[in-house]
Amino acid sequence: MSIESRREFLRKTMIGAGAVSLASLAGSGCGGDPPAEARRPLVVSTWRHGLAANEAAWELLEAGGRALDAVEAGVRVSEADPEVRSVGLGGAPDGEGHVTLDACIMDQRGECGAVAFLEHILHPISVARMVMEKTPHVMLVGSGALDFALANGFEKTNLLTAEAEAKWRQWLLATSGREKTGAANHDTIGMLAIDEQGDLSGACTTSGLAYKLRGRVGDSPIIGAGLYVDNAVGAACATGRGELVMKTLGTFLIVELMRHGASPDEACRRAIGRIDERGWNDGDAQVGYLAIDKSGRVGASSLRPGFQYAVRDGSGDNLLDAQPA
Ligand code: SD4
Repeated sequence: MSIESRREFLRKTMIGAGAVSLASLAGSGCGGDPPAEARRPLVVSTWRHGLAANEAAWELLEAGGRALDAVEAGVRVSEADPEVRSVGLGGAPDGEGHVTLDACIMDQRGECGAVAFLEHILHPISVARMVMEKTPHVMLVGSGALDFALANGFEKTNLLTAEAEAKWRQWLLATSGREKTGAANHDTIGMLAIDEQGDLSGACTTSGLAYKLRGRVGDSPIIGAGLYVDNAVGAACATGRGELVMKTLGTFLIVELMRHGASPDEACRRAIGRIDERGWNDGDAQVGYLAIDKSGRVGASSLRPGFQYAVRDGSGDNLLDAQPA
């Protein structure tokens, strides 16, 4: 390295270090000062139902298990819960009454798998993991994803519960099926974990916006939109109006901001701010971001009040309110 380029390298490193400490000072609550020692294991997830999902993940993490196994096991709890209205079983259908699922998973090596527009399968997250582990691809969609799942031992399940069907029929009556923009249901689960070894993984799974146009896919299965993990830096997941997350590549942006020194809190706020800056905040839509960094700091932010997230570590579990940006 020449003296000139060494100087430039040192200058950039020092700017980076300065940014870390400033950002840390600016952080608040869980997103505040970096812990003296890395906080791990740790699992966080979106919304109140994240508490039960975190518990399943925690069992594995506490026993020394891998973050990848923990996030898969965790979000499977929400996928199987008919009370969770925009994930898996009991998820709201599209405008034509079909439950269509999107999911993705990403591990500490940056490997990832995803499924989109998948029907009839209770655990899309496990199909996504199989795409990652058994194919050279990242994403399978629609009937191809279903064929792949069935060929690999998954069984067809009716995911449209009587309650979800009744609500859909009410919506049909009220709107004559004309409102195809999707109702404001926000239950998507995004989960991020750090295991005892300090490795990060994440998962995200959803039935997407209620009564969406048939064939619509949101941010949740898109790597860099609904979920992103970089083992050297941190991880982020998203919930809410997927189109706004996709147009700003929200979780990739958050991880890149953390790479350049922002705390998780600050990075989430700035990614929400990006939606505002582009003029896409219509005052109605919600987007929530949740992030962790390598040392176990947690941050979150949302377009509007009401976004909650669940945190589980060795000291217990917590349900926290994200601060709107
Ligand atoms: C989507 N982001 O399909 C999902 C919806 C969601 O909580 O998050 N609901 O756009």
